[in-house]
Amino acid sequence: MNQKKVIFDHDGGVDDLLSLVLLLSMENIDLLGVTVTPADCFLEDATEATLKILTLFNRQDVSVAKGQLFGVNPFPYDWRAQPKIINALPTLLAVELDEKPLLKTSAVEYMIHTLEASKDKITVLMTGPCSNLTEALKQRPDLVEKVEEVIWMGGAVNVPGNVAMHNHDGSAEWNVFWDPYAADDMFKMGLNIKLVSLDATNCLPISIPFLKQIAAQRAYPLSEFFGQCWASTVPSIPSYEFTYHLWDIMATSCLEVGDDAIQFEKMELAVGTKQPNQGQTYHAKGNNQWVNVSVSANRDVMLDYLLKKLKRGFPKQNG
Ligand code: AGV
Ligand code: CA
Repeated sequence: MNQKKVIFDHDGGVDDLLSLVLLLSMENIDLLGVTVTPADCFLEDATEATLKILTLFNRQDVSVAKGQLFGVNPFPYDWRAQPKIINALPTLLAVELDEKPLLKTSAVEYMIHTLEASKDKITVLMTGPCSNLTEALKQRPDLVEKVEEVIWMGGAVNVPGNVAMHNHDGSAEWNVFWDPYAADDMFKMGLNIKLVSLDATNCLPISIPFLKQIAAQRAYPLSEFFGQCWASTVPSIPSYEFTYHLWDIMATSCLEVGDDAIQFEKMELAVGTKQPNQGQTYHAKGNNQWVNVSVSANRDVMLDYLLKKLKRGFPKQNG
C-alpha cells in the first residue's frame, strides 16, 4: 500500500494523546516522527505519554523530539496539568518507559532534518500551536516544497473563539492564541493548509450520551481507553469556553475521512497579532493567503467512523 508519510506535532492534551493512538491505528499512514510542543501540557508528561503509546503499538521506530519554543500566551496551569491523569491510568502505568525513540535534537531540528532527507513529500499534522513547523520553515524556506499538506487543528473563522482571558475579545482559538506570530508567519508561506477550526469541531462536543456510546463497546481495549481518557475531561464542562470537543481527533481523522464527514471551504485569512483579537483567524479578502477551512462536520458520519475505529485492541506487545 502506498502510505502517506506524516510528522505529527502535538501539545500533549488529552485529545492530542488520543490522536496519537488514532494515528497509529491507521493503515494508510507511515508515521515518521512525533514532536511535542510544551503548550497545553507539561513537556515531561506529554513526552512520557507519547513514548508509552508508541510502546503500546510496538512503534519504537518512530522518532520523538521535544519542542523548545514557548508562545507569548501560556495555557492555564490547570489545563496543562490535566494530561497527568493519562499517565496515571492503568493502561499507561503498566507500560515500561522506553526512551529509545527520544532524540537529543529539538523538534525544529528534527523537522528540518526529516524534510530535507525525505525524497517524498511529507504531511504535517499539528494539534497544538504551529511554532515548531513555522520556525523550521523560517530557517529553511526551501523546505516548504517538501510539505505535502499541513493539517492543523486551530482557528475560529465564522464562530466565536474559545479564549476567555483578560484584555481579549474572545475571538481567538487557543492553538492560534498561544503563538499568534507563528500562525501569522505560517499563513504567509504559501503552504497547502487544512485548518480544522472550531467552525466544524463545535459540531462534536464530548457529552455523556457520546461517552455512553463508547462505553457500550468497552470490551474493545481502544474504546475502554478512549472512554476513560475522555471521562477525565468532563470536569471542564461548565460553559462553552471549557467544554471539550473532538478537536484534535477531527484534525487527525482528516487523514482518513472524506467530505461526507468534514466539509472544507477555501478562504483568504489573516491572523490578529495584537490585543484585543490576538490570535483571531479572520476573513481578509484579496490578501492571497488561501486556507482550506473546515466549515462544518456531519456528526453522525464522524461518530460512526470513530466508533468503528475504536472496535479494536492494542497490538500484542513485543518482548
Ligand atoms: O482549542 C482546542 C485545543 C485542542 O488542540 N486545545 C485543546 C485541544 O487539544 C486547547 C483547549 C481549549 N479549551 C480547552 C483546551 C479546555 N477546556 N481544556 C484543555 N484544553
Ligand atoms: Ca491540542
